[in-house]
Amino acid sequence: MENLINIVSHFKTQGTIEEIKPLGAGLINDTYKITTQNNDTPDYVLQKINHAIFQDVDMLQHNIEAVTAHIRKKLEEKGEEDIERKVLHFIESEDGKTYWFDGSNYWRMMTFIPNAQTHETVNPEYSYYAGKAFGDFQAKLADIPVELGETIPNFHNMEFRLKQLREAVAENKAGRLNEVKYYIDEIEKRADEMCKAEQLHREGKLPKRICHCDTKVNNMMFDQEGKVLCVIDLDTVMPSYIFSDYGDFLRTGANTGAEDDENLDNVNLNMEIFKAFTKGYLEGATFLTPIEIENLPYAAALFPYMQCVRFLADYINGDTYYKIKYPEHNLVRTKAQFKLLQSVENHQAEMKSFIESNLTK
Ligand code: GN1
Ligand code: MG
Repeated sequence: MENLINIVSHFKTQGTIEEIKPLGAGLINDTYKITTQNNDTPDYVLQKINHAIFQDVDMLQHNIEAVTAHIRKKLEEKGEEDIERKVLHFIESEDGKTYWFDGSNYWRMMTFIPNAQTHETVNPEYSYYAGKAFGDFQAKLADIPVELGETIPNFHNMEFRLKQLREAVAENKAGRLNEVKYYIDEIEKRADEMCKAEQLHREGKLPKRICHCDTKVNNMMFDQEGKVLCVIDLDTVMPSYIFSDYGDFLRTGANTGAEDDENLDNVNLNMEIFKAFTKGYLEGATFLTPIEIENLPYAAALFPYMQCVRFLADYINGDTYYKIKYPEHNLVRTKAQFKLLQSVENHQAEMKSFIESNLTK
């Protein structure tokens, strides 16, 4: 606590700190809410950046500054009201950057958006708004004038994620291989088909665009009426296939269970959420090519698959990447993502026909 107060003192904030407490459910960074004493000074969010994962913090913050500046400009041009609640605002540190290095850790601060909330689950109406918001986010960033770096190289590259899993299997560092054989086999069966995006890209048929790359349902802020205010958690905004944002939202938002549900009967694809989100996304992302649209059902399968591969690799490696709450956590997550993948696979035809009928309307 003392330490956190000290960190805050290196940023150009207003007001006096009243309270600091942990915020959110992210698996990577540590996040705190800083409440200030008076109502006329803003509250803040303080984050310790996980720089084992985001190794180039300067590039990371440069990306985020470019993205927020560009979105702010677009909102201003449109004459939007209440812009402070619609785009993140980072606070300058005493050395004029949007982060502070304390000698061992990197920190950043942003203004806390008042009267807004995040949700771990959403109804179809909210999903429709979420679809529009993520489509619109990609559309707004289509003409960003700066080149963004890959804050995590090969982040959503399926071939690379499979390579990491295979390396983990070969090393078997934590001696857990025997108990996960079934999942390795199931993953390998689907490997070629799941690397379709990389294949299409190599053939020049699939572009990379600026994507959010972490469109978990809890990475957007909603107002009291359920309308989306803004998209948060911008660390992974980088060039990727649009499948990233479409697929990762459905992975979390359209799962009838939790990402780490121990009861696999809870885990299924919710088609009502799928339909509402897809409708919103197709309205927001006005730039999509036929190949991108045609492969949206593939994207819906790709993300539970990729997450299954990533959780499993971390489990085999002895839990070095994701925060865990108990020793089997990454295995439980793997199983839940695999169950979701199977459910998505069973709905492929239905998804395809919904998308087709939506386009001809
Ligand atoms: C991580 O930061 P958070 O918890 O929103 C991860 C995502 C995964 C997600 C799984 C940088 O996101 O890629 O999909 O966990 N972020 C990073 O819940 O690896
Ligand atoms: Mg998050």
